[in-house]
This record gives sequence, C-alpha cells and structure tokens, in this order.
Amino acid sequence: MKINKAIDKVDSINIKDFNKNYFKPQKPLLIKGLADHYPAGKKWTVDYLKELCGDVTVDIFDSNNKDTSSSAFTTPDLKMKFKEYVDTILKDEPSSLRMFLFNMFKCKPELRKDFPCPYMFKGLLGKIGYMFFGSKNTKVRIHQDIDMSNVLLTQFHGRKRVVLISPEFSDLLYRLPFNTYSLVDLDNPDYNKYPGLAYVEADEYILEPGDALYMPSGYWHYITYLDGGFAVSYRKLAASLKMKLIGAFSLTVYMPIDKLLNSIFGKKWLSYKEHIAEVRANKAIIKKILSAGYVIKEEKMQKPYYDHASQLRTDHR
Ligand SMILES: O=C(O)CCC(=O)C(=O)O
Repeated sequence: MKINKAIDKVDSINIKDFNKNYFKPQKPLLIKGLADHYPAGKKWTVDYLKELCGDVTVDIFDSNNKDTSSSAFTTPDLKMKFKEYVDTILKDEPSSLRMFLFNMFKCKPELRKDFPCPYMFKGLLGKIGYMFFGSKNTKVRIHQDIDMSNVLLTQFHGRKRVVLISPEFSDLLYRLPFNTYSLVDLDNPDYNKYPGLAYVEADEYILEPGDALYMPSGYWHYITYLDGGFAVSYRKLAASLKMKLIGAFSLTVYMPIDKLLNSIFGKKWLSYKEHIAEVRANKAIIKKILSAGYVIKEEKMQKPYYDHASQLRTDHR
C-alpha cells in the first residue's frame, strides 16, 4: 500500500475555491485551525462539556470486544454517564472505549451557536452535528459512511491520524458486500490474505486541535487517536446522483437485508460476504495487472496470478 503524506492543506479558503477545487472534484482537504474562527475553538474543553452534559447517559463502544468489533453492525457495548466516560480521555491513557455519533445539539441546543455549521457545508444536513470521542490509541476501523455524505471532521481536543482512501479502491480494499466496512488491518496489512492491498493508494492526515478535514462522499477512513480527544462532524449530501442513490440504497435496502441474513445465518453469512469480497478484489487485481501492461497467460489465470501481483507489489509499495 502506498501512503502519500504530501496532502492539500490550507489556512483558510473561500467558498468559491472550496467548491471549485475540492467539493466538485471530490478531493480531500485539510483546513488548519478552522475551529479557531468560532467561539467553540477556545470554549469547548472536555471540562466545559462535562459541566454541560455530564449526567447524560451515553452509548459506549469497545473496539477490543471481538464479538462486536468484527461485526458490520454498531451495537453499543455499554452505557455510561458522559462525565465518567470523558474522565478516561482526560487520563490520556490507552483505552479501547469510544463514543461516536453523539448528537450534541439534541443534548444541549445552546452548543450550536458556539460552532454552527461552517459556511462550506451549509445545506439540508447542516443542523446535525455529531461528536466523536476516543482515548489515546483508540482505532476506528476502516469504513465508508453508509449514507455516502461528504463529511467535515473538526478536531477540538487531542491529535488524530486519519488515513483516507478514494472509493475507487473499494474492491481492492475487500469491501464487504451489503455494507460499507472492510476487515483489513491497515496497520499490519496482510498481503498474503489480501493481495489487493498492494495496489491501494492512501493519503495520511494528522489533525491537531482546531483542524478540519474535508472527506468527500464515499471516502474510506481509518482513524487512530494519537491522544485522547474529541471531534465534531458536519455532513453535506453527496454531490452526484449516483452517490446519493448508493447512500439511500445502503441505508434502506442493503443494511436491513444484511442485518436479517446476519441474524439467520451468522458466521456463514460473514464468510459468504468475505468470499464475494475476495472474488471482486481478484478481478480488480487482474485489471490493475493488465492496465500495467502485463499479459496473463491462460494457464496462470487459475491461481498464480498472485505471482504477478507479488512482482508488481514491490513497485507499488
Ligand atoms: O473521529 C472519529 O472518531 C470517527 C469519525 C468518523 O468516522 C466520521 O466522521 O465518519
């Protein structure tokens, strides 16, 4: 896998340039210090949020829970008072507990005026701000957002590493059919089990407090909390009709079917999805090999096209 660190980054950008250079071409962008232009930039400390929402009971997810971490479904592992959970972040010690999609404006509507939806993301979904919390070393497994919205992720506390991958690499990332997850581990890519990963190109971003990352529709993201911290995301509907339809279908058709078949067949359904993901990845590998000018002889088509892949892999790493 190739990781590009020379990413697009600006200190500020006007709406015209943002739309022309990033939103229309669906290109990621790091906007340094965006939160500092809003009252929340100074005001929203962990202690301040604790004072406001401390007694609210929140859903907590444990990325070390093997039963739920390899599942495509996001069922909370436990419930806690917000103030008890955020104390784990303030300790700045490794923990696998995280809190996500916390609708902060529903909990405390007055927070909205401290950080209203930034100008480049105004639109139908502009009223929904979700908060994400995690402790040091917490990892957010690689996924696409199911509704295929554009996302603006603004960091308020702690640092975070975000690896972004264009949806054009979905097959090579072994996307599971019927949902928007993959079981690959980008920190320790297993090229024997997942040879397609050798052809994936990713961008790496380090978000510091105040920074905002624009993630276009359908972009895969894999996140590591470098410190305990939290961020807020705003969303904007996908620009293209195709992405809007994929998002609507994923939510209303694929997800319910996936849940149903998972409840009936359990692990067998997961194995079937992994098999489909592998078949699609193998086709994508062959396409890559052919587009690189390699000729695959018919007798090699059965299995050892991996040999060609491993030769190419050295060039792609
Ligand atoms: O920052 C996080 O913890 C997760 C963010 C995320 O996955 C998202 O905004 O879709």
